[in-house]
Amino acid sequence: MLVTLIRRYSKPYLPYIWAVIFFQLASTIAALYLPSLNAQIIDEGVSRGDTDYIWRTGGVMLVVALVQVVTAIAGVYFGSRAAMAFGRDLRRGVFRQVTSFSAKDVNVFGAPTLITRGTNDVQQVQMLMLMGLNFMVATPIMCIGGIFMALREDLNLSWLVWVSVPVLVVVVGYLVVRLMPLFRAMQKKIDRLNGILREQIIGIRVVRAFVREPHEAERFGAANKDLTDVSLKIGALFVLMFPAIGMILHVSTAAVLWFGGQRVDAGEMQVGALTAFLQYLLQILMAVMMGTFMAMMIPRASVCADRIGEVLDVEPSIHETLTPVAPVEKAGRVEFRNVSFAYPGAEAPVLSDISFTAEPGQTVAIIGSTGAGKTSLLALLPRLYDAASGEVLLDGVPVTDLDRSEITQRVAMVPQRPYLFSGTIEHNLRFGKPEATDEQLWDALTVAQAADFVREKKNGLGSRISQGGTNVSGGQRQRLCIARALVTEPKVFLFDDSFSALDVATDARLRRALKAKTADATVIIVGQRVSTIADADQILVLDNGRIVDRGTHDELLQSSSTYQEIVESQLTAEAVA
Ligand code: DCP
Ligand code: MG
Repeated sequence: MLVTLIRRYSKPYLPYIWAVIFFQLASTIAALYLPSLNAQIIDEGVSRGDTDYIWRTGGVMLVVALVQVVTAIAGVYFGSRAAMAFGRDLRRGVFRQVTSFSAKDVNVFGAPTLITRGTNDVQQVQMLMLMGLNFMVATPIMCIGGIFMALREDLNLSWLVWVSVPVLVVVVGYLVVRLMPLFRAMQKKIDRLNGILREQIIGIRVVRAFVREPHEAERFGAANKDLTDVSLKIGALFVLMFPAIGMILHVSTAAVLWFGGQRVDAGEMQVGALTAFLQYLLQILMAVMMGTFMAMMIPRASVCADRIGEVLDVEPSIHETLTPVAPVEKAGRVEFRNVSFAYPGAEAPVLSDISFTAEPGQTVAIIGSTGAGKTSLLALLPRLYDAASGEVLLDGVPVTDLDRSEITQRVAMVPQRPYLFSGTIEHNLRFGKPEATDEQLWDALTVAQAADFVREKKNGLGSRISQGGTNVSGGQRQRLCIARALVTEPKVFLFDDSFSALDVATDARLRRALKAKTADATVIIVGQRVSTIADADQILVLDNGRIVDRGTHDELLQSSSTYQEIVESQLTAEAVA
């Protein structure tokens, strides 16, 4: 998966990558050339007292050093650009994919992991890409070139290379192998800590209400301690890592000086060659170290790449039709024909054999006990889910054959759990229709009985709404969501229990204003209160996913025992209250 992702998403940046390869090649070769020039100055120039030679070679050395610096900078520049652009595109890919998910697809993963995959996991792969571009080319060349150059300086000391490199590989490799599982464990512990924290923040009121703070603090403390323990283990290994590497470097240096010094003494080797050999050995060891670090990043990034790939590979379960049918009329007629539906993974259907028609200008109400399937029924029209069998038709065309925009233009839904986005009231109201005028917004607010409280706010339409709309009351949020639906002037309104948080008087006023506003529209109302739905043209009584009775309020009072029960229970409740 890692390779596939990198191949797919780095394609547009191939020119950058070629530039990186070119510049790194140049800078590595220059870096390899420098110690040998240095040796020449010492051995040819200084020993013979040839000032001219020193100046000339020194000049060359200066130029080579300049080339090395400039090309190294250029390499890192292009490498960073390519890696960051790669990460951006990958993130965008994940985001686009997730926005095309249906409610079902999101449920398969869960929101938190989708967030982690779109951010942290992408970052890990991006990091590998960055390190890879910066070191992948330089490291092997440095290593092999370094060995070659070192041997050129002195063959007799070559055994020092053959000893120190494997020792370094073994030591660093051992530490990396010990570190890997710890890193993986750490990732999991971070996930867990995030999960607990998220849950506690969201559920803070419940935690307070049930005085569960000590218990929750304990739960968090345990996860926190877990993470600390792993981090400490990692820290302990790192504490070992740097002295161990330093030790190998210093022992190698001492060995080169010791054995090389003897050869210099014996006149078998020149001082310049000795220093050059030492520099090459250090370059080689550095390269080996970088290579090992790189190798360590690959497994981690590849786990992340797999997780990203899982998201990207999902075939969105709601397919857009490739041959959309253009409806002849756009009146907003809704029809359900023998519709059945089950949630993915559930054995029993939530809806069975639902048939009804809602004509433009009509109000159809759905009533039924909690869990009866009312919300699920509404979700089928805007295609949040698709029916398992039967047909959902909009103006005579199955919704599966309609272009998505055809549906969203004509159907507006006020969800049971009203949701507002962070931003201003204005920005939320214009969500479905950005070009709406202020007048239209106020009009919608007036109908939704929300104009008064918006007007009372200091900034009016410009007042801030926090994420989810948590800084307004439940009833205010509901009314703003109703206004948001009104602004789009749809042909079909779906109200899912949208009046539940309103007091009876506001509810009645709102519905009266709505009636005038939505005279030509098809309205489907899910309601719990009989008073909310009593004046509907048709009432469907839903029980266990089936329509058990249908008719007007008066008809149902006569014929439906389920409806009578509901009415009675509410009358008793009112009497008690
Ligand atoms: N259900 C499910 N998966 C979901 C949503 C619901 O399995 N993502 C199940 C739980 C219920 C059934 O479907 O048993 C019907 O759920 P609805 O939300 O459609 O029920 P209502 O809207 O009628 O209930 P309420 O009045 O509480 O809103
Ligand atoms: Mg519901």
